[in-house]
Amino acid sequence: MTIVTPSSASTSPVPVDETLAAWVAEIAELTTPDRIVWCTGSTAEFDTLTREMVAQGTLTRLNAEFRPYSFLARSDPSDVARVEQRTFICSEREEDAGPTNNWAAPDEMRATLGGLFAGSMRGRTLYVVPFAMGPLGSPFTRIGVELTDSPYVVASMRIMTRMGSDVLARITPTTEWVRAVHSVGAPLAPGEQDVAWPSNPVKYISHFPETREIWSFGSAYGGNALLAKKSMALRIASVMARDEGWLAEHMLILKATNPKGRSMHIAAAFPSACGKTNFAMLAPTIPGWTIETIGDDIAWLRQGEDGRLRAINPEAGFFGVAPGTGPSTNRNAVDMLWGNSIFTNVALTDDGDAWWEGLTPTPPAHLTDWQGNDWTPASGTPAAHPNSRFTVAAAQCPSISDDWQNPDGVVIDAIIFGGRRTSNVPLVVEARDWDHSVFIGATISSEQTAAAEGTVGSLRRDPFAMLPFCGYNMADYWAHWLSFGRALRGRGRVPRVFQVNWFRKGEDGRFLWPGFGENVRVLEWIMDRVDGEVGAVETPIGYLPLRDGIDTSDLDLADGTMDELFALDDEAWLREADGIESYFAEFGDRVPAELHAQLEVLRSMLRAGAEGS
Ligand code: SAT
Ligand code: MN
Repeated sequence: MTIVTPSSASTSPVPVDETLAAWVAEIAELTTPDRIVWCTGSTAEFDTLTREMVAQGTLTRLNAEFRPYSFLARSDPSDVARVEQRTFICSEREEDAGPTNNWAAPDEMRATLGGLFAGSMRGRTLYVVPFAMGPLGSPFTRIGVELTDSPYVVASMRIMTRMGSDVLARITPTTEWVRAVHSVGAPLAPGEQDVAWPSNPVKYISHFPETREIWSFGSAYGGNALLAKKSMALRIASVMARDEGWLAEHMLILKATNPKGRSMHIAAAFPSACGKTNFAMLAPTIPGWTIETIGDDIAWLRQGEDGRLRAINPEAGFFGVAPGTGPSTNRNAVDMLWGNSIFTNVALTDDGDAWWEGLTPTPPAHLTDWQGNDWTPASGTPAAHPNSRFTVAAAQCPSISDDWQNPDGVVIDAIIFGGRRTSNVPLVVEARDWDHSVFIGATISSEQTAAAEGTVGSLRRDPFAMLPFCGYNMADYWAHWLSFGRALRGRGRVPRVFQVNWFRKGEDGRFLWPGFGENVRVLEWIMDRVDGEVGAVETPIGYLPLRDGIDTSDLDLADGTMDELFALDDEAWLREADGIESYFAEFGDRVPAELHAQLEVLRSMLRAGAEGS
């Protein structure tokens, strides 16, 4: 076994903490790689890795004339999304994982994983990837180390996190750090030819919340393999946050400035592939507005010294959905992808550039599709996989905020919850108070997308957009949100909370609201509500805008569209309430009393309304 240590791989030798070195040795003994490389995070290292992957066939270098320093990866067709059925929370007690997670007993899972990881890196390199979530030196920031046999994972982690020697240098005997082990599960016999995208039909994405460990086997897809992201920054971090009194959330963060020069920071939770990246980079259609981006997927929030709610984006890059990203839906994203980007499962043009549905109004006459096959517009299949992705540094985003790496975070003035709902849920509604906010977050449902395996379009509850990402019992998570609000109320200001739905459809099946840049009109109402500048109508589900409360000037909307967008069907909502009651029943007596009380308020207000009408 060859060991490439930091001192031989880097010009600034970094001493390695003994506990870390011992752990790496232990994992190497189990997985038996041919080589160990301690990653420095340097550009030279990234170049070497990508050159090796091009030679191996894992990456295709895109034409530098159109897209310099950029690559296309084609995954195995069976390894294209998160595998929620194979994702486990291995807490000591089953009830601590709760009914929304797959649970496995830690000892049994360790035995299973021990068998799978034994010799799993044979013929490969074990990369040691020290990473920080959050800006180095920030009180929010947490450290982890991922051991992986995938160079694709290393290259992606270099874009998505702060990674390498600077982080390694911060690991001392007193540092707390998360242990993450990843293998594609495809050992190579001596002389065996590797495939372009090694993976294994057997997959385990396992989390041990009590010991803050992650073990991922069999997949190289982002959400299953870049363990800093969903596994560490959400599943493990949500448990740390519960224990330490903060929040780890599936939220974008943006800064909005209105024509009067008033700025606010807003955090917003939407399920995967529901437009978080587009919202975070929104190009406003109303003159005088500016939207700046802090983050597009994950937010860590805590009460600052000043008592206010503050948030950081723990990531350093964007792992966004490519299809649907185009000049009219997300100009900033198109521009940030000028180069230095890794694309996964998009299509390839004949002159060597990346393409996906929505990038241009009409597709090129010929492409190579995400599986490497010839494609023409007559093929009848998508050229890019619906969950194809781009990976790019946040710093390349034209709308990135100057504050995106502020070690103290930014003050959050409002929180938005959203989902993808064809009916019932209005364009925007404001929660009455914190308990009602938690009730709204806890009961959100959304139609499923291609970001995870499952039936696209089927309605499922996705509380706080955290269904796949909460590392403990969801009912305890609701209780944590309730107590977090009490702490905020005690010392600072509690942010106002809103629910939005960009996806409501009319009877003809078409979206009622134009979305994208026009969503600034909803932000305008939200900011005016926070500042107490506009009134609202109280309804059973919260405060709705007054008639004409949303500025629709210059919008080409059919007559009655705004009424449809805000239509409240009491009978349908009474059925929603019944659905919520059965949903709560799945959590037994762990559901906080405040949420049962909110359900009763909803019901009695609906009944009063139904009788009155
Ligand atoms: O694949 S990821 O989990 O990283 C992205 C997402 O589904 O939100
Ligand atoms: Mn996400």
